[in-house]
Amino acid sequence: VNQLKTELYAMKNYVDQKLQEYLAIDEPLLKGLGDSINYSLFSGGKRIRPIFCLVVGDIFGVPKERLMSVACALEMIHTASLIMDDLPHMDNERMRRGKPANHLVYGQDVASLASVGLLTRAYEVVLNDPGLPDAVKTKVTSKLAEVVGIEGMVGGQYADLKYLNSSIEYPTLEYIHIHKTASLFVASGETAAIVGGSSDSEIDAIRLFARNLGFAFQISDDILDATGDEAEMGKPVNSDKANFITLLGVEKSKELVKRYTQDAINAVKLFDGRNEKLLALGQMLVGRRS
Ligand code: GRG
Repeated sequence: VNQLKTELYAMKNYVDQKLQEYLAIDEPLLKGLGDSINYSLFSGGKRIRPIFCLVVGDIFGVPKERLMSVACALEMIHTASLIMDDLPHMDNERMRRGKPANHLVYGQDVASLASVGLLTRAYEVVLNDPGLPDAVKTKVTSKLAEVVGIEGMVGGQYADLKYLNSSIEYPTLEYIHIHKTASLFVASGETAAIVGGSSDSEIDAIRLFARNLGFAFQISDDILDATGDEAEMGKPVNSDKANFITLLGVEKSKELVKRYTQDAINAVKLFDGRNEKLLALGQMLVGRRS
């Protein structure tokens, strides 16, 4: 476990370093925009999606260097979505990772531009990566667009804004979280598999793993929200929004986390012998405390 932690930590550092390179903004007139972007990009994100991408790449023998643009693009999309999600006309959150939300520091105008700017740079870094063949870039960017767009995170967020209230039913809640959260996990695994040139059945297995794990991750996020420690979480706990806990209670939600984690594990049996890191990462994600 310690060796795995060291390895994941090294991946995180590598991602941080590359993100800095990809987001170096030299134009003096854009200093405020750059500051806003960097504020959210380097404020303690766990880098789960890029790390997951690199770990899946490992299964297919893809060297980390080759996946860097894709891994960083995933984190840029994630950060863009957090900035937007926190805005007053969306989730109206004041705190993120123990610090004031981006718009409270830089203003809603700048925060919105930071979000769209990051989202755009995500596609840019993949498309400009000299290490990836054009056919791979097309598949990767098309996958990213699919999971971010109308039938992905945008749709999930829409359903969240419009239907996440106390009379929500389980299938709607499931739709929201599959699209808002699990879809970027799916993209993180699938893009790595695409770069690794894997077969359709291998991609299907990774998709199933990521979807189930992403879903379990969201439920455990809700459990932490309801029961977690405010200092560890970096935001107030016990929000009054409907979620898995308000709908099913803590015990049933915990059971669901177990069930979806098990489904995730079962999905990647075909990689037996080279999936240890993937399984360990999965356990870490659903067992986390912040
Ligand atoms: C892509 C710009 C853009 C918009 C899409 C706003 C929006 C539409 C979607 C919101 C999606 C969202 C905020 C999902 C929540 C996902 C989630 C569980 C976040 C917490 O993830 P962690 O724990 O966060 O990985 P850290 O802080 O570690 O980065």
